[in-house]
Amino acid sequence: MMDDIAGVKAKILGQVADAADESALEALRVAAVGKKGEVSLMMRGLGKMTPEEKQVAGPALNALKNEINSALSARKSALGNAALEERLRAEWLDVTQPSRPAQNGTIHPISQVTEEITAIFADLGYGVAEGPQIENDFYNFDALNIPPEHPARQEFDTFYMHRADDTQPPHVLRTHTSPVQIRHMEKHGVPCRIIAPGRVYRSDYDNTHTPMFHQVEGLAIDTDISMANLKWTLEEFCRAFFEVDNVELKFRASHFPFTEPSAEVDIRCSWAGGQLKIGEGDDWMEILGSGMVHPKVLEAAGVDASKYQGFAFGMGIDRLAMLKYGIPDLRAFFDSDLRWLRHYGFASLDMPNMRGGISG
Ligand code: 2U9
Repeated sequence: MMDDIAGVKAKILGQVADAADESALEALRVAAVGKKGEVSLMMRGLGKMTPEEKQVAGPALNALKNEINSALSARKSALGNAALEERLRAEWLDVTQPSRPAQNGTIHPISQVTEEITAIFADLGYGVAEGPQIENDFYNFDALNIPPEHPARQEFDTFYMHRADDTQPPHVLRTHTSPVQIRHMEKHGVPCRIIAPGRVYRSDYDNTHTPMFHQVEGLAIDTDISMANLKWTLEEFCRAFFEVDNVELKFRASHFPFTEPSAEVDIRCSWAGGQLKIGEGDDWMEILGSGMVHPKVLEAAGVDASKYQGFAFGMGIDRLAMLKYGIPDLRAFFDSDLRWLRHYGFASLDMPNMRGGISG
């Protein structure tokens, strides 16, 4: 009997040491110390032994069972450690490695220019406000001093959306980002200095118009703001955006329902040799619209117009991107042509800021 025990012990411990993985170990456990396992069957044989034999074989079999169990758990944790070591080795990353020079994606010029404008106005103390692209009549028109019978409603080529409940006022795709600024004043009050960049929609499509385009509007409201502050702000912006020291702006009287007085702003430029140069030459090019916010607009947003006033301006981001980066065709912006994107796109890690140079 004792010889049997020694033989079984040598055999099973050898198999445990050789087990390649946890499932092999489990099979060994069942075959050795499971209910019908080899050692369990030997223990059952104790009943047929004489008391003297039992005295020797009983403790020996118990010791065997314990030894097998501890060999199994030792092997199990060794296998677990080895698996962990292997994972650590396989999943190891050198986080100090520089990023790969070859980049597949590029930043779209519209995103780039939006970031540039945001960085310039952030430097002047402006925050960024956002709002819904699906608006209602009140925020897109009424609050901006464009009542239902106003001719400007037709000029906007608005996309109207049907509503399931047609007793409700219609939804519109916002025709400008101005509603964002109404909502901002309603929610946060004044004084405020914000820009609102984003997508806007007008039902218009030709060489110079796409039904979706991008605008950025600015709004500064306080108790002591004048047209002089507007002029300085826009000059400062143009200097930074076009990266020229001498910019010259011309304020031309105009009319918008939401500003009074209103001005369209032209910038001095030259087109000599078909190449645009900002700040020199004898040409003038319109780049934005602006004015002092109409008191009715302030009141519609819940602002006391006897105490507060301020300026607003708006410009087309797509057109600014075309001018700055020499992009000839507006519609190509939205074609998703990979060759175009590689040519006009920007490196994804060069974010514009006022220290590193605005266009990277
Ligand atoms: C509020 C009050 C007034 C924003 C303004 C313009 C003038 C303007 C055009 C430029 C090119 C639109 O994309 S474009 O066609 N915008 O001329 N926008 S003043 O006036 C506001 C905005 C918000 C509360």
